Amino acid sequence: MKAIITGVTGQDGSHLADLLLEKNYEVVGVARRCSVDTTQRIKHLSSNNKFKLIEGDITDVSSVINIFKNNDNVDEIYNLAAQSHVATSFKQPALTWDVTGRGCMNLLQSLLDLEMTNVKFYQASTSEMFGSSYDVNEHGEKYQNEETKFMPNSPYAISKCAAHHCVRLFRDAYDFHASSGILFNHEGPRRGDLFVTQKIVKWIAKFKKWLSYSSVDDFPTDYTKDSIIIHRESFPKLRLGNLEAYRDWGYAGDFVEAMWLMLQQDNPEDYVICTGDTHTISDFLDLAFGYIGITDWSNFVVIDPEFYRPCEVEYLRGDLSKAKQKLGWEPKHNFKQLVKMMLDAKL
Ligand code: NAP
Ligand code: F7E
Repeated sequence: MKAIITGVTGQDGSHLADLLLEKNYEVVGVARRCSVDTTQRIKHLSSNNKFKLIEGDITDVSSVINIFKNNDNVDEIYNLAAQSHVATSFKQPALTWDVTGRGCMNLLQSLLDLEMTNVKFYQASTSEMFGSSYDVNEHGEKYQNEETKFMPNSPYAISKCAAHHCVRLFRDAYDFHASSGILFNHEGPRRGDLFVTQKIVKWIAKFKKWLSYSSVDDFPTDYTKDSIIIHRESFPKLRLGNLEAYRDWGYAGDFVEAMWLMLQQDNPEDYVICTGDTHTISDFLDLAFGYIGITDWSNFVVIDPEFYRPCEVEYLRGDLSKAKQKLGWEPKHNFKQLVKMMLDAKL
């Protein structure tokens, strides 16, 4: 089997490449050209002769066509490429649209034009598409599943909705085996630094290190790595936005298996992938700070309006029933294990 992964340098792309290589696939990863090295998450694959990294950008149709022409024996395509940061999408809406929305259409239309309609296609859809929408079950609990209507609350979510509908259209109009995974938040040690979970654990790990210096004289003045400049006398506080939003957080390593399972089904369909559990950012802080022995973190965290969004997604909790029943998929890690795994990796 041969697969193409767009967004292979990202969190999910790297986990999916690992999974497919374990399954003995030949994997072609697409990475865009950048002035710095972006292959940190896939460094361990550089000597694997079943893995090939090629240059490409999904906003450029000729680039996409060349990728497909050079790999016309491919069995599966996983489109994970996106401008995936919601807050950034408010600041760069057109770029987000080009990559996250139009990029998906470029891939599908190129497959059609090249008559590669037998290739199975996976699209990385998202719980952000639900935005402020939810349903309520018989116990009065809010949830989202495949039937919940979309009410997107950001340029990112709107772009993902467009891509999601493109996938449905190509499935209905041209008989593509194309499926969208509506994935709820998933994290892990490979998560990008700007997402709230990684931002929190990264800060805590640095803080723990700072605490470990026995006197200020032991403290290295040149410890200015990454974005945080550490002063001898004090440690800069953790600056966050809205702590009351609810997220259904799972582990990325578990979720990529669901992507693969969707393409192994006889019929293409869309699936919600989640844990079914939900927590606030405050809950995450409780667990993460608790892990280094701090029960009251209020003195260490500053609420900064800079990290509030023009429009928030307040409540996400997925209903896993369809994936469980049809794919036989369930997450292997819970919230507590996820927080511990991320902290252990940083510490
Ligand atoms: P990520 O870490 O931000 O990775 C995004 C990938 O897309 C990176 O490899 C990035 O390359 C690549 N990319 C960006 N613009 C591109 C372009 N024009 N052409 C080609 N590649 C481009 O995101 P992730 O967390 O792994 O998520 C994977 C996918 O799932 C994304 O589509 C995301 O929107 C979606 N999703 C994520 C979650 C989640 O909780 N993680 C939930 C639902 C859906 P660089 O390395 O060069 O930046
Ligand atoms: O924010 C709040 C923020 O940026 C989570 C992407 O993978 O999952 C991700 O999108 C929550 C939001 O993820 C900060 O307001 C508070 O309520 O970690 P996040 P996200 O926006 O949920 C979905 C499913 C995707 O598809 C996306 O691609 O945390 N929050 N303070 C903060 N968020 C950030 N980033 N930084 C803060 O300082």
